[in-house]
Amino acid sequence: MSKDPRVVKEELIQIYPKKLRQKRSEQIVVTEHREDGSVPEIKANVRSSPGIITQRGCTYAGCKGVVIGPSRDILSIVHGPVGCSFYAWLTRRNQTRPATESDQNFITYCLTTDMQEENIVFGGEKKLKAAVKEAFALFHPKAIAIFSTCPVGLIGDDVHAVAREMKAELGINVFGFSCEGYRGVSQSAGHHIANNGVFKHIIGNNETQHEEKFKVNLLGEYNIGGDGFVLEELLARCGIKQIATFSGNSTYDTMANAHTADLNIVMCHRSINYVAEMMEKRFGIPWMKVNFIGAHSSAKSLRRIAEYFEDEALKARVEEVIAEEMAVVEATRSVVESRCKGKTAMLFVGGSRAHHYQDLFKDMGMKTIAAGYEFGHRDDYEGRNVLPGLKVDADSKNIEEIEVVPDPERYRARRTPEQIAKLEAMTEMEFRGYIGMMPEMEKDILVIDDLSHHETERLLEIYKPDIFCAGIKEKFGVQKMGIPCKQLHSYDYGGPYAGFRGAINFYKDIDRMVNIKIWSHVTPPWGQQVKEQAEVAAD
Ligand code: CFM
Repeated sequence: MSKDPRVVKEELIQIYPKKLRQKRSEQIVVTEHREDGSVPEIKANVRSSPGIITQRGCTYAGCKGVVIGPSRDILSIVHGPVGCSFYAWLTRRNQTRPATESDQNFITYCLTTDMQEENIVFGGEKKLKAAVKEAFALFHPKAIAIFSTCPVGLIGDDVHAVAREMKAELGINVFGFSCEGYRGVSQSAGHHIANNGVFKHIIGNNETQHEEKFKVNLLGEYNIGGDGFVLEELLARCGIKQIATFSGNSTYDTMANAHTADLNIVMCHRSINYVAEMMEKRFGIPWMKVNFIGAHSSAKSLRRIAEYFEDEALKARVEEVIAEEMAVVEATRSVVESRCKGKTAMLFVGGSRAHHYQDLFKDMGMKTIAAGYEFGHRDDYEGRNVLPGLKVDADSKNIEEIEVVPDPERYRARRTPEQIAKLEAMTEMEFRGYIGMMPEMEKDILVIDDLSHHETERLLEIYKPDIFCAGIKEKFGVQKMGIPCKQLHSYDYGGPYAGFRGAINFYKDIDRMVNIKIWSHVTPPWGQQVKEQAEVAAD
């Protein structure tokens, strides 16, 4: 079978009925390097077709699980049947570390209203109120967040009215999310709904002022496998004060205080760009995209932050830290590279990681031969410059767009438009920008949105990559084909992988996985069947 990506693309979709084939053909593109710098258009953020076996999750998962869940003193109550809470308990490795042993920590609790048939028929608001009161009496959290699951939207329980009533009665912040699983095409809709809630109900509620000179918020970092810990330490070593992280290792108070920072740095563009945009409009805080996945990318991101603050001492300190870290990284990287150079990887993860992790593989001399997002949007593939041309469809209309105006008292433009323009002209820095995944990839590589199970199997058979990166749903199917699968959602049991120290962990883990001989001894189930049939025929 030809490995030409254009031929493979046709091969992947030829099994589908005509209409689906047409749709998938727009969701699969081959990268090009065009003279005008543009990249091919990809269809993304559209509904998955029934029966296709998608990797995606739901809107509730994006809101509760991804954005709000990691905060350690906002108690989450899932309003819905108990099954919706199965994945709400310890399934995402967003770590947290209370400052002292007596600090509050609710991250591992999953409370649910456990709706029954009676509540579906007669309404569940009473039960929800009772649950909020019970949770408050038991734990006295800083805040309580209520998440709506599918039946809540169908029967019309008003979680927001309950939240308002409970807020008045209990005297703590209580807020609800209309994040029913069906509300958008994927968890991406849940990110947007969560961003709106964070902005409306949390940011700006804590006026603590900080004396430090360089104050940032880190957005879109969820502390999976301890990534956030590494970055907190790295920024602190450079002398950069991190006011809030959204939302790895965060507390209600830190997020409420985020408006006092002078710069927002964005790791995962997909899940949190809305907060960055809204904070700039209301408070005057510029945002820039960074990537701390990969040693070179981490160095570049630190330099950009230092450039922004235009402070010579900070720039010098950042260079010192980079030099120290790079020396340590290089010792492992060069050894690993000698064993991994030229090996191939495929990356199919939710959003940003399918882009970011290509940098780590590049550090090791490995080549990405196919990549895609489960739920990224066109801007995550092609760059934010496509945003003005994006059409609003029924699904995107479904999610509230908050109208944001400058805060009459607290708006303070941290940089003038002239300063921003000067910084952009002088450095590689771009504010409010994200270049997207495709422009940074080599040409003639398959980029596939919302990869299906059938396409996964064909891709593996045709290209036989040295490693496939995805999640738990894919892992064992992939490994039965004799190809190691690295979970890039949970990191399996590994990590941290962010920053310089994290890069070293990643190099070692991948080196082990791609160079171990065990995979060549795996006979896939269908291979076994063929062998048995041959034996029966011979008898
Ligand atoms: Fe952002 Fe994430 Fe990702 Fe994401 Fe996720 Fe995740 Fe992910 Mo799993 S916020 S888009 S919704 S980087 S949980 S920490 S690994 S799919 S690629």
